Amino acid sequence: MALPRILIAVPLIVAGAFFPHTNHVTVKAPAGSIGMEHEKFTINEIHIHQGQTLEFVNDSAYMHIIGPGHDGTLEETAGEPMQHRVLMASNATYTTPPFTVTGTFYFTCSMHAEMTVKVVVTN
Ligand SMILES: [Cu+2]
Repeated sequence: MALPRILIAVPLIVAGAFFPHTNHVTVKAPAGSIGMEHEKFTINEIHIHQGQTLEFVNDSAYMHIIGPGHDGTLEETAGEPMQHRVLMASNATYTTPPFTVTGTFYFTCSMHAEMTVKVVVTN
């Protein structure tokens, strides 16, 4: 009997979140982007202008599941353009749609509660 996929996928994601991958980290988050370490973003706060996007770069050996929210709890926030979570393996890059609304927004990782970055959007 074949195992349901979820029984295989969940342990793989958990393993990726807490143990370094065997693959090498080959990317480095460029200035102006948000890089990642094991349990934190490489910056705590970033300021962008209305109409700009935000780039997340997983330059860590750990898997992350990022999205809008706080302290490991993902929740949609009015005005922020990233209305979903994104699974990021090592070396993955994700660019949000443009921020069309000014304000202060937060993004977190559902696997590492310590990961929260503040995003201030001004015009
Ligand atoms: Cu994480």
